[in-house]
Amino acid sequence: MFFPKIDDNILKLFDTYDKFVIIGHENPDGDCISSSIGVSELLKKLNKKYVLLNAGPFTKEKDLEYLFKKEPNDNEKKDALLIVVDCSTSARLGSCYKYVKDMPTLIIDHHESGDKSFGDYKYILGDSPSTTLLVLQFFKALNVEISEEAAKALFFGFSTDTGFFRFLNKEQSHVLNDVYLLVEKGAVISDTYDKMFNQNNKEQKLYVASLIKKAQFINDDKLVIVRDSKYLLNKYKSANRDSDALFDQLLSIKSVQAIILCKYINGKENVFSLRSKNNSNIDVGKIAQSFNGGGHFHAAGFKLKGTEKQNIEIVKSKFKEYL
Ligand SMILES: [Mn+2]
Repeated sequence: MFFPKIDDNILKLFDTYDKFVIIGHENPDGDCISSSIGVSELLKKLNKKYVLLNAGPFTKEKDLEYLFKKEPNDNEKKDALLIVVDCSTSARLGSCYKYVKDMPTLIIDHHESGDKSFGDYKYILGDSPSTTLLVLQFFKALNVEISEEAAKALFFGFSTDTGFFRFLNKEQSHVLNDVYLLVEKGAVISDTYDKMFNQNNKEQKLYVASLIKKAQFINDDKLVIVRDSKYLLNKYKSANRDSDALFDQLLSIKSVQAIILCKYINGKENVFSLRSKNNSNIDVGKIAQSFNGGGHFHAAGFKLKGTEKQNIEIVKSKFKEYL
């Protein structure tokens, strides 16, 4: 079976505990938000109490932000189990970590690169294309009816983390059985596509266009370096720095193998997002790890202190062994 059996000790937690705190990583993406909501739907069906936490900021799925708190109260934490989704690195819980660090913790995640010492119980499978599919395994193992709400959320997380099926590899094709189950339970493929790709405002397109116009193509156009700036951020305030659209555009160029996106923060440090083409052998996850960041083979990120010019040179040189 593609998804390993969930340990009985872990399943028992849903019997033992009556209260739960659900949390995902800061700067939540579609998979993180949907996994959190998926777990909350599971707990609802089990008649358990729960609270959803996230440090934010919400740049995606802003309409769901109201479901999440930034800080739990003492009563919500007392005798509760913490469930961490889509994250196995305590630092990535951001400002929320301090409130939950002493709680008994179950981690449900598909990042293998996390802290070994974080979490008391773990269901981690790096091969799973999304965390939402791991959450689905809990519905199945606990025999919980998958509500339409849950199916939609779990399918959405799968869709965003796979770039709408595009990043699924051959070994992962088994998961289509699970995806089928979600569609059967009410997830709508065309609505999900629309929600993912057809919600841009004009500003977002103009922001991406400005970034592409300034992009630097090196190594026979195999590597692209893109920088945003204070100026662009001010000019396109409502663009929300949607980098997925940028990556899609650039990766559609035949010669391009990888992208370095250097994001402006405050002039003293930068956030880097790295991408490599699906069929490329450039492991950007490994590169990000060397800067204490994290991610996957083809998508990863990290923060770097220093001036932008120096930072870009340092990151560029890490790509040399691949190009
Ligand atoms: Mn994920």
